[in-house]
Amino acid sequence: MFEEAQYFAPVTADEDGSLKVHLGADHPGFADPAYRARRDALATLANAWTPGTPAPYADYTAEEHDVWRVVSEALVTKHRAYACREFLDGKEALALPIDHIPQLAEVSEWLEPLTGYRYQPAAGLVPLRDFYGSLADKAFWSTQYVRHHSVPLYTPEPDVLHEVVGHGNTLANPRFTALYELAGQASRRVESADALEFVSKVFWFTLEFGILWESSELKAYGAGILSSPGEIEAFRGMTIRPLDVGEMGSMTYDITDYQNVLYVADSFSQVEDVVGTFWAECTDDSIAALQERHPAHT
Ligand code: TIH
Ligand code: FE2
Repeated sequence: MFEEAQYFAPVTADEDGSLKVHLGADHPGFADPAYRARRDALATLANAWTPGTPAPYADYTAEEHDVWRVVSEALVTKHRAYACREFLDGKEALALPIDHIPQLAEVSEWLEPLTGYRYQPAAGLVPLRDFYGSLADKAFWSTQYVRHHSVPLYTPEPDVLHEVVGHGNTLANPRFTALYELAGQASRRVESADALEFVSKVFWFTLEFGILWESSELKAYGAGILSSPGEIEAFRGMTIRPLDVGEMGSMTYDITDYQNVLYVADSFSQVEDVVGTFWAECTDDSIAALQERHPAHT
């Protein structure tokens, strides 16, 4: 969602309170008036949400349900082949529908007994502090709109498929949510914008785009890989570097394409040890010290 600050279409409010989403000219939905109307309507819906209440009901169209089905069906075998065990366990426990888009309120109800996480609807960009901070309260800010039907296999723009299929299946597993909570606590502990960005980049290269070894096979545990039927086929061919918090936090990345540099852990336990411990202990000072040893990386 909103960790992906760079790719959020700007949202503005009209005098009547309805929201307008400003898609760029290169967005696949730019020249599709029906799609643009849906984006505006779903942003307006999210904007009217009151904190502490369930996410509002989105009346998805048949075409939107279709996009969900196409992506979910494509991911059935791809997850079996390339998702790590902890994700597959979460997926089995959450048992998301394949043929229609579930409501964020329903997904929250299903997550409640598993890990206690719940979804909060976002109309557009949520500031980094809010997005990450909420993770410490077991709340996940989420978009509600659906990617354009012309690009089901990959979108640079986080949509409900990414939030619910990518993140939701991880939010169903307590080993994952322990990590999300630690990231949230770290984001509240650090004070400088620079340190917060460092925390968010470690999140990017792990909970969004992390990969790991499992029985001598490369598997994905990052939600960004696991929500894209295109990228999940490509990650094994990327430049793969050993897990290194200092390097991940100093790296730059391009959100508009498949990630070409990925960091691999030896196991899920190593993610917990190395990344979990980093988030559990990091401060502005410890991050500044890491940055000194890792000048901005590409
Ligand atoms: N690329 C992902 C997808 O197609 O599902 C969505 C995103 C993940 C992270 C940033 S955008
Ligand atoms: Fe995400």
